Amino acid sequence: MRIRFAAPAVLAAAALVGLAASPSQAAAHQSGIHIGLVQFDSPGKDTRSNTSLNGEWVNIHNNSKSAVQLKGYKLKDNTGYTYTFGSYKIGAGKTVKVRTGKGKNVSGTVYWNRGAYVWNNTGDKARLYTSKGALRDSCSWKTAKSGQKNCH
Ligand SMILES: [Ca+2]
Ligand SMILES: [Ca+2]
Repeated sequence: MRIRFAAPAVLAAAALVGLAASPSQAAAHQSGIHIGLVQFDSPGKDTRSNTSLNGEWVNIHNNSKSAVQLKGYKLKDNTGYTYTFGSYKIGAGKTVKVRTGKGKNVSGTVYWNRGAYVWNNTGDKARLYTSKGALRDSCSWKTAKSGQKNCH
C-alpha cells in the first residue's frame, strides 16, 4: 500500500526537477542563427577608405545542426540602415562575416557595399531578422576600447 502512495510523489518530484532545469537550458548558448562577434570600430583611424570600412563587420553564426539559407534575412542598425542577404547557405557550425564596405562576396564573407560606416563606435544595436521579418536576434553595445562586442 505504501508503494502505491509513494509513486505519485516520485513523479511530482521528477516534474519539479524538470521545471527547474528548463530555465538554465534556455540561458545556455544561443541556438540557431545568431549575431556573433561585432567589430563596430574599424581598427585604426576611421578614414572612410574601403579598407577601413571593411575593417568594420558583424559575424552571423549558425550553431544549429543543419545548413540554413539566409536569402532575405536582414541585418539592421539603430538608424534603420539595412543589409539584405542574397542567396547564401550557411553550413552547420559556420560563420559568415558581413563587412560594411565594397567587395565581391565569397564563402565566409559578404559585403554590404556601403560608402560610410554603419556601426556607431559610441553605441549602436544590431538586429537580425529572418526572411519572414521575425526578429531573430539583437545585440547592443556602448563604446569599448577593443572596438569589439561579443554577442554570442
Ligand atoms: Ca577606428
Ligand atoms: Ca549606426
